[in-house]
Amino acid sequence: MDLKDATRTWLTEGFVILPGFLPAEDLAPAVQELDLMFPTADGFHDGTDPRRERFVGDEFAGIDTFPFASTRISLLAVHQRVLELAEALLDADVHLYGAEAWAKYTGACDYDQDLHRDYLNHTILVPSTTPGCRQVEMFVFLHDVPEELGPPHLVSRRHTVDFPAVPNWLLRPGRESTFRFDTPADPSLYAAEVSGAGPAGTVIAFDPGTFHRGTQLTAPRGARYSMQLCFRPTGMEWGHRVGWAVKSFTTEWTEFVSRATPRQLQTLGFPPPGHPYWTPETLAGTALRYPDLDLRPWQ
Ligand SMILES: O=C(O)CCC(=O)C(=O)O
Repeated sequence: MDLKDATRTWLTEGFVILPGFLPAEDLAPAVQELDLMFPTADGFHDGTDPRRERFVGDEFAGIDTFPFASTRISLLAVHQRVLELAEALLDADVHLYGAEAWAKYTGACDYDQDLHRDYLNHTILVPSTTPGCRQVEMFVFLHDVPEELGPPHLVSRRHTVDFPAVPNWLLRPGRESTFRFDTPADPSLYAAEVSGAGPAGTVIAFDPGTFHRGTQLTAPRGARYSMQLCFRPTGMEWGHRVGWAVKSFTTEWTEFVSRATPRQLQTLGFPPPGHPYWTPETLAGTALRYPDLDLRPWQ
């Protein structure tokens, strides 16, 4: 599927599944560094990795936030193909407003979720379909994710286009809640789910207004490693999740900056070459802050 077809699908369905979108030769070196972040499947299930306890009992405890302990995985979050896709879908220059890597292990906890939209912690407003005001999230599979490894399931916006902003969680049959964002779902919505199962490098791009959910890992001794990336048009200030400066004193950030391209850094907020920010004074300061960054593009 080319980027035009992908955009058409994303606009009509609210998501597009791109199997094997990231080339295997770019994925492999990054995946080799996964052990810097997470236990292997054997390390978790044999109990030999001392980091395993973190993942037990809370599905969200398996999330690491950008910049990652593996710089190669940080660089994958702004891979050229990912940026081209984000720009095509949003038809804009883009800002990376969130990036997470997530490890899940069979039996560690309950990964089965109710259908929901993500907008409640991706914008301070509500999702919009106005050009220039959309956001896009991406699930990126770092290895093959068949059905038994709990791929996300998504529902076409054709089924949900008239749904109000609140409630937001559509509870599975039998589940009850008095929380104002929850409501029982029409079971036909669960029947309409599309599975995102796919090979390594698959990218699932979806709108924060698209209903979707995480599913259970059932493969014996299974592990699932994925990333979740979030983009908005540059300047769309009401869509956000984190501020990168909070972790910009870390070794991981400094290492990432030294190895990233100007375009990748621009996606995280560096002003482009030629911007008034770049003066002899700021260039000299930036050289001190990032001694291994080649500053020639900004000079
Ligand atoms: O990781 C997944 O497969 C989906 C998780 C999800 O939808 C969520 O936590 O909001």
